[in-house]
Amino acid sequence: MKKDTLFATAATPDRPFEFNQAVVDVFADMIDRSVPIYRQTLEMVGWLGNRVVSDSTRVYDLGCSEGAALLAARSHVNASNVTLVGVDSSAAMLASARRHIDAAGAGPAVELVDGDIADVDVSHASLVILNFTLQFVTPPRRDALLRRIRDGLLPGGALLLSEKIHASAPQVDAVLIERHEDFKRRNAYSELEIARKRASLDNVLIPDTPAELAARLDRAGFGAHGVWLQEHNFLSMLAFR
Ligand code: GEK
Repeated sequence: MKKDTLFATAATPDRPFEFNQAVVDVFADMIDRSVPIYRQTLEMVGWLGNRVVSDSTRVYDLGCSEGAALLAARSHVNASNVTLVGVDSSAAMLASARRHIDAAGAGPAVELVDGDIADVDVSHASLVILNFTLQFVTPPRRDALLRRIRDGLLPGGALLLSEKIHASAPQVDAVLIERHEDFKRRNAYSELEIARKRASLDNVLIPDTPAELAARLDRAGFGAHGVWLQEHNFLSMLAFR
């Protein structure tokens, strides 16, 4: 795994964050060292792949990056005739996902779609994964996407929604941010790297509050939803149709 040093030197120009080849090259290390609950969310995806995915249904991973969640689900699916669909708007990510899937060997079919998750069709789904991707969709488009996911899920089907969040109370938000930055320091990111990554994500990653996420799921018509995991300003929810 190549170490993420993208923001380590002032030589790299400051610009808005993009999921380009340079990011793909270090992505596994970057997400592991930056997102406190990432590993647990993949473990939960595996559990859901086993418990929620039923025969002749689809599993969608929207914003699939290199396919880590797709592969976590795929390796736990016991149901038959299941198709997994991964969608991402970064061609470099999808090329890497294809390599990982091919290397994983036999298992349920995986289709990879190059596209915007805000436009994607979802149908006959038993599981939909939005693992740290809704945060990159512009806020006015989020409700419609969640409604489309809800409508494309079969009764009893599940959505795993993981997001970076912000707290509505500024005093609490400041603590969450500081605790997350401590997490990054412990993972050997420097002050410069932390500050430059923060600046590059400004207006690219736009976090909701937990209450906003819950209200979005209500408006989308999910019958039941709740938080199953939170650490600092990262949270993961489950929602059922
Ligand atoms: C994982 N889920 O490993 N349409 C399609 N893809 C998008 C869009 C969009 N509108 N916006 C962003 N992306 C993964 C991790 S990373 C999270 C997800 C992070 C894609 C983008 O190209 C990238 O691959 C992914 O969403 C976000 O479980 O880097 O913080």
